[in-house]
Amino acid sequence: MMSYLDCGDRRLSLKQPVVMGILNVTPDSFSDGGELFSQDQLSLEKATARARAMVAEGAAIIDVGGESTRPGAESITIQQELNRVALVVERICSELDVAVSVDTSTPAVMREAAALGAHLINDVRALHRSGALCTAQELGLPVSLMHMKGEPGHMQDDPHYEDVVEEVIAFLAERIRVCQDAGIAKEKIIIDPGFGFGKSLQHNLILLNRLARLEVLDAPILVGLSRKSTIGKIVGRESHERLNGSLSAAVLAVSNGARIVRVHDVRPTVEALQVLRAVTEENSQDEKSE
Ligand code: 9MG
Repeated sequence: MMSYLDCGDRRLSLKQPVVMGILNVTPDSFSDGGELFSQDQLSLEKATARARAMVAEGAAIIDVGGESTRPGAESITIQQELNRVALVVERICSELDVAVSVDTSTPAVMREAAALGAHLINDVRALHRSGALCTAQELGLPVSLMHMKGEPGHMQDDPHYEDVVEEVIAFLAERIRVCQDAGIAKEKIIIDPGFGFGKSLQHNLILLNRLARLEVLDAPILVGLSRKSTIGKIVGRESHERLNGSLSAAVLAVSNGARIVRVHDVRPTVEALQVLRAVTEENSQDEKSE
């Protein structure tokens, strides 16, 4: 597997795991919805300031999303999604030294974001929407393919698997094959098991425990667990009180092979991963001297 991603005019090193900071430009995301809105209007200033702060805290990627995937979220038109995402992507790309990913399943949004400078596509629907596959191929940007069982509205209605890890791997292997057949280079593909997307608490725990199995697919692994209900169910906390649990999950994910962690709380995650790195490097020094 390559230790970097070529993202248009940037090269993103994955030699060390990196933090992707979440910038939800939606009024209704599950944990931070509406934070960047003033009187129902998205504030470009607030969004840019939030991105700037995440970059200062050590985010290597800012993930800009305009459509909530929370179960029960209102569906929006392509124009609404474009209105939310375009100016923010343009502003961050021109003002900040960071890779920008666009969290979208909509081909028109992928195109517009790429034209404005976006570096990656983060698609929770793994390029299933009509036109998404050829758009991603034409744009030539790295793309994150996520596993989801069902659609956001109903995905948490009693999800069932015989073997969640093997089924996620089979799904991602098939999407990689479809992407390659469409002309997307393997080096451009990131994979994501989709924590919380059509999975029970137990499914998420099994996946986190056995995340390293996904290395068989030979692609960088992206993981998003930050503030999710899996953490809430374990620690019994509301979404804004899930920092400690989210940090444990990020450290476990990276220990088990994740190269990109998608989080709300950038600085604490960067520091938690610094501790993990120090311990891991000390271990390998130890092994060399034995
Ligand atoms: C947009 N979004 C929400 N949760 C996510 C996750 O777990 N992974 C990725 N790639 N995107 C996510």
